[in-house]
This record gives sequence, structure tokens and C-alpha cells, in this order.
Amino acid sequence: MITIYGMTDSGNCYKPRLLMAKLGRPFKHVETSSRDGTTRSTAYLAKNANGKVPLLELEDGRFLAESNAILLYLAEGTRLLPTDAYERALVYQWLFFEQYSHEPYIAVRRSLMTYPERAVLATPERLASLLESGNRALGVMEAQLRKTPFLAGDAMSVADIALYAYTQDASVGGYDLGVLPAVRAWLARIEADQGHVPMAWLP
Ligand SMILES: N[C@@H](CCC(=O)N[C@@H](CS)C(=O)NCC(=O)O)C(=O)O
Repeated sequence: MITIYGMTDSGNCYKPRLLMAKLGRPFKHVETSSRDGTTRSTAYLAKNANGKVPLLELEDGRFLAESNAILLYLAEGTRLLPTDAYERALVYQWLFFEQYSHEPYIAVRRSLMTYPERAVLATPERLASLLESGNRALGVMEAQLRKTPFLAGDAMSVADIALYAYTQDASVGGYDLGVLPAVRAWLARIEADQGHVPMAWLP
């Protein structure tokens, strides 16, 4: 059986759990936290030299890191990854957007505001900058979702799973989803889709 190493309260780790639940596929979860040092242990670094979660372990013992690469691998051949080259490239576009223009702001602000050990890094200047950049990313999503029901077009894809993870609780980091009606309607569409589970769900 596939194993996912991850932290329960990390959005990056929620992405592959949510995908597996939506696909109805069983998997094993191994709680692997940065807060107790496990991600930097010798045993874990032998699995993923970058010391980050999530990490996928295949049945044959091979590993795959990076949440969005894991999504692409797991979604191959399913309804959540198009086969047409352009439609697939649109999915990649949103996955790269998530990693460069969304997660570094929205996920980081959330962590600064919720993890006590990170509070020292939460200077007013940094919080203000993260708020501005995160709101810009949410604005880009709002503009797209006013045109299409899902980020890459008419059908749900792994791009929606990736961006759902840290958008669904962006208010924890101080972002106001109340001013983003298309984003809120999109969140509800993903939640209504088959197999949906909340972030705290574990198999
Ligand atoms: N680009 C990576 C980011 C992974 C990442 O930053 N994971 C965090 C948890 S959300 C982590 O492993 N932190 C542990 C550490 O840095 O020690 C991905 O999308 O998988």
C-alpha cells in the first residue's frame, strides 16, 4: 500500500490526503513532524534529503517528494488530470502559481500566526507584506473563478486540490474571504465533490 509521510496540520500534506480520499484509494499515513525534529532525523533524510513533508512512498519502495509532483503522479489516468496537452498545461500553470505566488504568502502567514515557535518571526512589516502578496494571489483566483467553475476550466483538477489546501483556511492567516464570492463558491464546489475530507482527516 502507498504510504504518505506528513503533518496533519500542514496544507501541503493535506493535498495528497485529500486527493487519495477523492479517488477512493486506501493509503497509510505516517505522522512526520518538523516540530519534534523528525523531518531532520537521519532516518527521514535518507528518504527525502530535503527534509520536507509530504513524501510519498510507493509500494515498491521508491519515494516522491514535493506536494504538487505527488498530486500529478497520483492523478495520472483519473478524472482530475486532463490528457489534452493544453488542458494539462493549464493545470501545471496553476500548480506553479500555487508554489510561487500563493503558498509562500498564505501558508507562511498562517504558520506565523498559529505556530507559537514562529511568533518571533512575525514582525508587523513581514505580516503586512505577506497580507498584500497573499491578497494579490487570491485576487488572481477570484478573477479566474468568475470566468470558469474550476481554475483550469470547466472540470475539477489537481490544480483545484492544490489551491484548495491553503485557501480553505486562509482566514486563519488573516485573509478576508468574505470579499471573494467566486472563491467561496469554488470552495463549496470542491467540498460538494465526492469523497471530500477535512484537513484533520486521517485514514
Ligand atoms: N514545496 C514543498 C514544500 C514542503 C514544505 O515546506 N513542507 C513543510 C510543511 S508544510 C515542511 O516539511 N517543513 C518541515 C521542515 O522544513 O523541517 C511541497 O509543496 O511539498
